[in-house]
Amino acid sequence: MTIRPILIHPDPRLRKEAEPVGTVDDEIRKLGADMLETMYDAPGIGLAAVQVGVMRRVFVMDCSAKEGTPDPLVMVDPQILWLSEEEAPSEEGCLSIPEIYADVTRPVEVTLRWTDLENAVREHRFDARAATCVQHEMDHLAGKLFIDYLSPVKRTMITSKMKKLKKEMARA
Ligand code: K1U
Ligand code: ZN
Repeated sequence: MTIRPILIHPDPRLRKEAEPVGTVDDEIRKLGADMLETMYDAPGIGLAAVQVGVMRRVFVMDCSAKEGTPDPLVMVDPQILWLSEEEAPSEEGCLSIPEIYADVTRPVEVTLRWTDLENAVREHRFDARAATCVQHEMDHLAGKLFIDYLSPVKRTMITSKMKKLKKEMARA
């Protein structure tokens, strides 16, 4: 397994829509394994393929509540089937926008359908932090970032900060 570099905002690849996968093959299985390794290393609770520069509809997540009991999931061609009417704010971060956290209001439950690594179609209803993470990752696959839910002033400030960070990282 390989830890892949994570794209940092602003990057045009983070603003593009990902392409469907169709049938899962060994290349997608390797991508899923690398993405989980990259997510755990970061560390994070989710990661979309577009964040490692692969424009395919794949994301990984592990929102296991108990420490020491990992629950890794690789979602291929995910589709939201249902969103709860009830919404609530919760704090989000993004591995492509390091060290920035903000409250985003979203539906509190979501039902997702996806293809797993054995090409089986699966469905599950997620709640709490997992529901937030699923919606955050689905946004990545559509080229959307959590800062798009903030005011234009906040978004501009965060983008300037990230441009500065990227310059510093390039110098190091
Ligand atoms: O997609 C990403 O950028 C990953 C992101 C997912 C996410 C976090 C919070 C709410 C919604 C979606 C992250 O994992 S940011 C890092 C993070 O939340 C975290 C890191 C270490 C321990 C626990 C959480
Ligand atoms: Zn993110």
